[in-house]
Amino acid sequence: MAKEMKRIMVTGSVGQIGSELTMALRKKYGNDNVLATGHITKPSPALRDSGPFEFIDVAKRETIERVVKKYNIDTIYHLSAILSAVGEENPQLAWDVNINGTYNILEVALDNKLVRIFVPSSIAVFGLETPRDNTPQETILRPTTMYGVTKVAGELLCDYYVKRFGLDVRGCRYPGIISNITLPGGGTTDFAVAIYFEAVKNKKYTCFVREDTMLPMMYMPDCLKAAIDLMEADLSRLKHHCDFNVTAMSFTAGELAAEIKKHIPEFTCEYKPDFRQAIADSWPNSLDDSAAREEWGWQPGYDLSAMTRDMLRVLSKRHAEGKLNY
Ligand code: AKB
Repeated sequence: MAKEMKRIMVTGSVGQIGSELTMALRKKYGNDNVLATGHITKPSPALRDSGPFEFIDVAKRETIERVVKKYNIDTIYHLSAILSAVGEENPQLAWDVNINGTYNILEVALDNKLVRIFVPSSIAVFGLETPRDNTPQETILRPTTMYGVTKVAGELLCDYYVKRFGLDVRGCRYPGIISNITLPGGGTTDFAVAIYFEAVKNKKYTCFVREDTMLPMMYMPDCLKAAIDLMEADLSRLKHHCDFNVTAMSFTAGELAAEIKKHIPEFTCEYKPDFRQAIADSWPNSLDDSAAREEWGWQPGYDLSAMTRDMLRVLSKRHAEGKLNY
């Protein structure tokens, strides 16, 4: 009989993806069955009041083990990570959280016989030598950022635990994630989130990458769907484990601004590239995610126009109620 996931822990649950994934998992598996964890930042009232919450430090193995035992955890969605821009400002911290944190999660999972682990990767695994258009599943991984280095090592480490120890670890390479609940913390693709908030609030935005910068992106509902669908996929169908390319759309910063302008005609965007431009320039324009489509039925639901309609609807409503705080 297939092993079942019943007691789930989410690391990084106060972050951009974690805050929404925790709520989605609680809805699906029951509030009490999903433990949210964080390091320093306090949980939002929604997260805190809907189910259990504990502080842990993924770089300290004993803090993970304590809550895994206390809550009888059998499944982990390991979302704590230092992203690309912050990782360039503090490479040592990125190594500690992303490498030691992932290693500790895998070791605790192995020792406590956990059923399944999700460890997301990123388009940051690619680099300047990688083909940029329709980037293949199997390709050159020579990133130029510490974040990318930790994500390549993380993919290899997770695959090692699958092959060497039979631990069921799964992960996908997320593109930039666009969402409207928790802001992303310190990534290069953050401009594609901030632009919506500024468009609604101030009708103008200064973008930190050039107008012609193209990147693969995804709206949060698809990001959650990717994590849950991959975790629920039949293991016997998976030829890959921890490195699936996944994408939903690709656009330039200028195309994104133009899409917003269709809804807010007075919106203006100027471009003042900073150090994040070089990071964006080292990442793909678009991804080939056919392995994810074939092996676990990956299928995104949102393109640029559907996402923009939804983002502006949600943010405009919140702004009208005086609740667009960020
Ligand atoms: C970042 O920009 O660092 C992240 C990512 C693409 O992994 N959003």
